[in-house]
This record gives sequence, structure tokens and C-alpha cells, in this order.
Amino acid sequence: MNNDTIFALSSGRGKAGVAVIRISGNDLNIFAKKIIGRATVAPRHAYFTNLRDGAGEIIDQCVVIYFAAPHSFTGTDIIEIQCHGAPAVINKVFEFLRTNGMRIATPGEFSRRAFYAGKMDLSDVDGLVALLDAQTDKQRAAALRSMMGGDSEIYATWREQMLRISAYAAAMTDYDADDLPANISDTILENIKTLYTAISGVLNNYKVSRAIQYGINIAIVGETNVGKSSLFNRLLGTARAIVSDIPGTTRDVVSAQMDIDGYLVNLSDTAGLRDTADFVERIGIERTNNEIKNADIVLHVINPTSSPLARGVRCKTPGVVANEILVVNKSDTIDSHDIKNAIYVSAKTGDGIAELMSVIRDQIGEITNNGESTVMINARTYDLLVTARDELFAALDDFNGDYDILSEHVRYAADAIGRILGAIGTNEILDMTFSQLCLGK
Ligand SMILES: Nc1nc2c(ncn2[C@@H]2O[C@H](COP(=O)(O)OP(=O)(O)OP(=O)(O)O)[C@@H](O)[C@H]2O)c(=O)[nH]1
Ligand SMILES: [Mg+2]
Repeated sequence: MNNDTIFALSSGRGKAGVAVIRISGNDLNIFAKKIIGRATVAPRHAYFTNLRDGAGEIIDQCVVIYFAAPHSFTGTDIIEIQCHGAPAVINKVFEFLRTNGMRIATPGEFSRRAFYAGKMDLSDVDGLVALLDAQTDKQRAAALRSMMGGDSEIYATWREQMLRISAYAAAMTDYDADDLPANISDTILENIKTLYTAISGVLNNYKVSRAIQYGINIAIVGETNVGKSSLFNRLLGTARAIVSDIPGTTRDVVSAQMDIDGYLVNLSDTAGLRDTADFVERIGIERTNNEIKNADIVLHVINPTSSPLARGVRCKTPGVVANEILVVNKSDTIDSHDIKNAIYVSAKTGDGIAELMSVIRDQIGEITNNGESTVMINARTYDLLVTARDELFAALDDFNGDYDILSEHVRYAADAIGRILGAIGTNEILDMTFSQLCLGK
């Protein structure tokens, strides 16, 4: 940590009505008085002012707000300058700040200060990172809850319980069994079991958390020429993928994102499955299989004249764990709907698309528990939760009456949770977390 006075553009770059430039440092009161042009400046008041450079030239008409430490985002003094959003204005303000001995902040530097000032823990920062990335309403809600300390509270409670159990177990060895309360060992083991179950539950929910954060993967697969690309375009509402009557038109994976009921969906169109000698097409089919593996939902498209094999469960190849929806396309070319458990659609006319969407919605609801997620998990927190769970498991599994070993395992579990919060942490982890944030955060 340093005491430099730093600044950054907190709003987005590009033509905009207003830009927000934030300055963080110690004792910014004097500077605030200078730019506002008053003898005293009250914190958290909006002052309309003509911001002037060193030579007295007006840079822009601005609103300036001064936040006095520790009541600010970073815990330091903060000045927020709201100027017009033109790049030329922003650059001029930056130049002015530089000549006043300030420097531009590194990505995430504001949040890092907030972390060191105890305003946020690492789990809150994870939430902030996710919030700034949020594209859909569900992503926003989950990230906001995490940023506002919802997840930290759960972690902190677990950690405290673990530390208590660990200390208790360590002390056991110092006492005669007769001096200890009856059933004490049962109580300790019970408590560890409860924590183990809670963490396992959260880990089982990773799929939900991941689906909300990174999107639900839906892959459209099937034989060539059944109308996968046409269906893809129809679902998106744009002619994104190339459609033709030549089998093997799509060779690469074509992906697009869409919002379904507030959930982010990654929809992909894939190369049709068939035996082919064409080298490039085979690479495409390999990619299709990869998409199938990563899919949460597979739309298995066939057409009314597809062979019995294709009508069945052709894409339930090994490795498919996804929910599969059988879709019969080109329903406009036939009269009878005789394949069971299939949804008949026509990508050409739009028939049946609403019904397909409703089935997709139901499956998304199932996958996401209808938004009832527990804590928000990312790659970093996932690994640490696994460590904690495994240590608790080892504590129970290895237990042979030796409380020292039990205490150690539980202590390690507590450390892993501590790392999630950043209560224990290496600089690399901090660097990695904060660098995901953009400038000005
Ligand atoms: N009548 C009718 N024709 C359709 C329908 N959907 C697609 N087609 C036609 O079927 C042919 C193949 O469509 P595509 O969407 O390119 O099929 P695909 O499954 O993506 O094919 P590949 O990329 O080669 O695997 C085109 O000539 C489309 O116009 C439909 O609902 N009704
Ligand atoms: Mg195609």
C-alpha cells in the first residue's frame, strides 16, 4: 500500500453526458477547497464549480463532491469530479490532476484501498467484479448480494466455528477424560459433520452459481441439414449463422448470447454430425462433441425424415450429462406428429418455437433452482471450498482419538475459508483478484 494520491475515470470511456473522475488520497480537503473555490467545504455536498487549471483558465463546469475519511468507498479522502463526458475534457482534467502531483490509479487500486481499510473483504470484491460484469438481472442480483457481504457473513460464521472447534480439540489433550464434559467428543464430531454438510451443499450448488454467473450453455446438435442453423437464427431473432441446403454447411461452432428470463444463455450452433472424410469437417465435428460435453442443455434436432437412429438418442454419447430436448424441425413439411417426447417446430415458419422456448425455460428453472443460489462461487473460491470440505472430511475419517490431528485438519479448513475472505492471503491472490477490476474501481 502507498499513500499516493491517485485518480481514475470511474465512468465508462466514450462520448457521454457526464464523466465521473475519482481521486483518492490523504488530506484532500485543501485541494477540494482550492478547486471548489470556498474557504470551507462540507463533506458529501455537491458543489457546482468552474474548474480552473493552474493558469486560471476554465477547464469545464463541474460538480465536485468531497468525501472525508473514513466515510468513503476507499476509507481515504475522496474527491469526485463530475465533468462533461467528452474525451478532451477528461484528458484536460487528468492533465490538471497530474500537475498537482497525482497519478493515475492502477486497475482495482481503489478497491484494494477499500480492502486494506477494512471496507470490503475479498468475497465482497469477488461480488464487485461479478457485478461490474453483470449483463442480466439474475447476475446482477447474485453479484450484488455477494458484494454487500451476504456471502462473507456465511464464510465468517463457518470460519469462526472451525477455529472454535480446532481450539477446543487442541485443548482436549491437556485434560483427563474425567475432567471433560460427557459427550464432548460427540459434540465436536457432530459440529464438524454439520459444517462438512453445509460446505458440500454449497459445492453441489456450484452448477447453479456458475450457470448464473457465466451463463447456461445450450448447444444445438444433430445430423447435417436438419435445420440447426435455421433454428439457431430463429431463436436469436437474427440471421447470424449461414443456412444452405448443402449438408455440412456449418463447420465451426457459432455462438451467441441471449437473455432468457434474466438468465444469460450461451447458445451455440454446431457442425452437423455425420461420417465424413473431409478433414476440416471432422475437426468441426470434434468441436461439436466438445460443445455437447460443456452443454447444460442439448437441443437435439432431427427432421421428419431422419433415420430411426437419429430419431432416438444419437447424441447421448458418453460424456453427455446435459438435459436433452428432442426437436423435430421442418414440421411445415408433414402432417402427423408421431414421434413421442419430441417438440415439433418449424424454423421456417416459427411454428412450435414458443413451445420449445417454454420447455427451455422450464429446464433453465431446474438448472438454476429458479435463482435460489446459495453463495456465489468462482474458480478461486471453488478450490478453497474443496480444500475446506476435504480437510473436514479427513478430520472425521482419520479420527482415532487423537485430537491434535483432528484440530490440525479443522484448522486447515478454517485457513481455507480465511483465504476466501482474504483474512489470510498471499499477495498473488490479492493481485489476481484486484486486477480483474477495471480502472476507476
Ligand atoms: N421447409 C423447411 N425447411 C427448412 C426448415 N429449417 C431449415 N430448412 C432448410 O433446410 C436446409 C438446411 O438448413 P440449415 O439450417 O443450414 O441446416 P443445418 O442443420 O444447420 O445444416 P448443417 O450446417 O449442414 O449441418 C436449408 O435449405 C433450410 O432452408 C424448416 O423448418 N422448414
Ligand atoms: Mg448449420
